[in-house]
Amino acid sequence: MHRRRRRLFRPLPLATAAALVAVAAVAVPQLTPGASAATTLRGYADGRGVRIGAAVGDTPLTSDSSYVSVLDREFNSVTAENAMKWDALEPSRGTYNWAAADRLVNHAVAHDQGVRGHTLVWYSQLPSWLKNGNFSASQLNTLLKKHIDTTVGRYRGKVYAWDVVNEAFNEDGSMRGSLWQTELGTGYIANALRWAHAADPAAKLYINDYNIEADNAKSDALYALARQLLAQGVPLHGIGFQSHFVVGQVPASMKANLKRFSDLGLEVSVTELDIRVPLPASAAELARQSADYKLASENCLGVKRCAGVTVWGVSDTYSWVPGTFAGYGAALPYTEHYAAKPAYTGLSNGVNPKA
Ligand code: G2I
Repeated sequence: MHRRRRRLFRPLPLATAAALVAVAAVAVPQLTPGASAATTLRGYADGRGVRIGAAVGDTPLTSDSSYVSVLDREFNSVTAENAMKWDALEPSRGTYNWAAADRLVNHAVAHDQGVRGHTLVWYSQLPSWLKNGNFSASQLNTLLKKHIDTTVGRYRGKVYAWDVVNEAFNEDGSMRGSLWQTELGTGYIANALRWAHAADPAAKLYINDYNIEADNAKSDALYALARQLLAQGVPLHGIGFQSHFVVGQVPASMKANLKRFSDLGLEVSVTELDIRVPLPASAAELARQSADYKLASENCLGVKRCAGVTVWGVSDTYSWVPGTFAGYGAALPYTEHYAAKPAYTGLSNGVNPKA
């Protein structure tokens, strides 16, 4: 239950608002409480000053008008599902392809949505020229800085939060042996955060990972790193909890775990929520999934510094789940025909502070 009304984004006094019009082009989009229909996800989220987001693929954005109308009606935040990854942005060295990322950012601006940037430093989806380039540590450092300067700089003022570092840990809490970790050591994380902050001082900078929703070895290691970075004055502002769940398995310790990060003064966000069910999905499993959507979203929104919840897609049509987990699917709030599933109701009740 959420009886509290809490606004992270307070309406500005008129004079201040007028002064800001002059710099509107570089201002991070602000939420306007109560701006959209009250009974949509975004209406509830706007009302409490938080984000409700969806990961967006370029294909549905450019070809599926049913998808786009649900996206714009229900969500006040978008994340590029793939278009801002390094392999998409710089497929060959020095040759950039901004088209899909620009399309999403422009769409978001036109529909009063904020953008979460995803993702700057990851072990995966690296272009082959980079992965196979046999670069020295000093060359990799320079390439990483350039990638961050260029990408964050391009969207300065238009991305309210960046997943700067993605999936840096192994399950046992050791650092994942990525190209970055192996060649540059753990210091790449602080450097990446500092470079991103210099490129856009207003953007909230996140470390994002999966299987850190529970209190476990991986989240303990991240917690220790986060404390250390904050103690060193590194510009880390938030932790992204991806939350790719299996129905019935939202971790019991999730809310307490998010709270310990929030208690460090960090934002917490659910960044990639989906809840897969065994196929074909039975009515009982879909009902359980609905309860899980409510629980997972409340586990974040019930924590003091939760900035919002993003689902990893809109409808089951475009989800990554069936292609990755054989026998599972139906993980998102909408059917392939854009009917709201029980999961939608669960999510809506999780976001609506009065439900
Ligand atoms: O794997 C689920 C997510 C886990 N956390 C990080 C996220 O970035 C990740 O998203 C998924 C996308 O949903 C998939 O759509 O990341 C995958 C790998 O980047 C994405 O899949 C890739 C396919 O593997 C490629 O073959 C394809 O070219 O999508 C690419 C673009 O369609």
